[in-house]
Amino acid sequence: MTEESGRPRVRVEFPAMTAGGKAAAATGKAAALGGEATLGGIVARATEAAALRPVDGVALVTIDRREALNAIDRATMEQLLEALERLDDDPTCRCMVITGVGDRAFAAGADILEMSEQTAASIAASGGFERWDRIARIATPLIAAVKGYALGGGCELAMTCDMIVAAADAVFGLPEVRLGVMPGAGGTQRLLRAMGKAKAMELILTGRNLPAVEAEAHGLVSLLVPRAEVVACALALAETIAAMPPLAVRAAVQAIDQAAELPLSEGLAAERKAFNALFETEDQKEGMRAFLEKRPADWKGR
Ligand code: CO8
Repeated sequence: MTEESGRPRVRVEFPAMTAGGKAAAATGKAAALGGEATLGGIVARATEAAALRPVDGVALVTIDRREALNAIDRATMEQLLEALERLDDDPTCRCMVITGVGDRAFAAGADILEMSEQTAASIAASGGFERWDRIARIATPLIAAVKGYALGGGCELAMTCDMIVAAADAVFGLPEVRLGVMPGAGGTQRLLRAMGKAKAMELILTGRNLPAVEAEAHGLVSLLVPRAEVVACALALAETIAAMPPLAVRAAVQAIDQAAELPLSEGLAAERKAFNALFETEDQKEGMRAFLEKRPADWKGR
């Protein structure tokens, strides 16, 4: 495998849509930059400025290890985490899209070359699991835009996101047993919760590839779209979410995530607590007043 030098493995961009808005975005022209801009203090360079407008509040984070099908090595994971946490702390960033460079892979797993010499002790001491847990704690909504392979750790990363937008010809899978191990970044837990025990057992014990159409039919994927439109559709979805009141969105994400962890009675109690807390926000007053006054709401995030 050709090992890249010190080149960044993760890119953060402040994307733009075509001037026609969502409809134009859905034609696949949106994944370009709209001019030099900063988001979370990260400078995005323009590659195409004409007829584009920024997507308010949306960051596009791209894993860029094309030569290894975007396999996630330690440096990639560190850079990804750094970018996501930085954007998560930025109140102007209200939704993020994660994708992989090119059409062949979202990410073909954790880096097998790097893992091949690990021992139980070295992998436990590597901090790798903590990095995965920190990604799961990102409060800003995360959308995975999946083209090509999302295997092993790549599939686990997509499942750690709040939603998956996938190409109709994308391929998911947890093939770790074929390497003599098993999913280790949440795959056994999240696949079961997404698709149920029967499918999780079959997929993990055989390691077979799961076509996106089947993944969508079993509830893993939110939107299935043509490959050329994946990033544009994910950005359009992100734009819709970013235009919502952020405190309500974050509270809803947290409550939905808790549903997977808590007994129903505790989940309902947590939901009620979060619902009540939103009545202390300016956005609740504004949202309901705007409805009654038949005008768009002006969200403050307070
Ligand atoms: N790691 C490292 N390199 C990879 C990986 C990977 N996961 N996947 C692909 N590559 C490299 C290949 O080695 C190859 O490099 P080179 O050109 O230098 O030989 C290049 O990418 C292109 O790959 P292929 O030639 O194999 O491309 P194909 O189109 O023939 O095949 C596949 C594509 C089917 C995706 C194939 O590459 C493949 O099977 N990849 C491995 C998939 C896999 O098994 N993933 C699971 C890995 S284990 C894991 O993810 C555990 C996560 C738990 C982490 C917990 C940490 C704390």
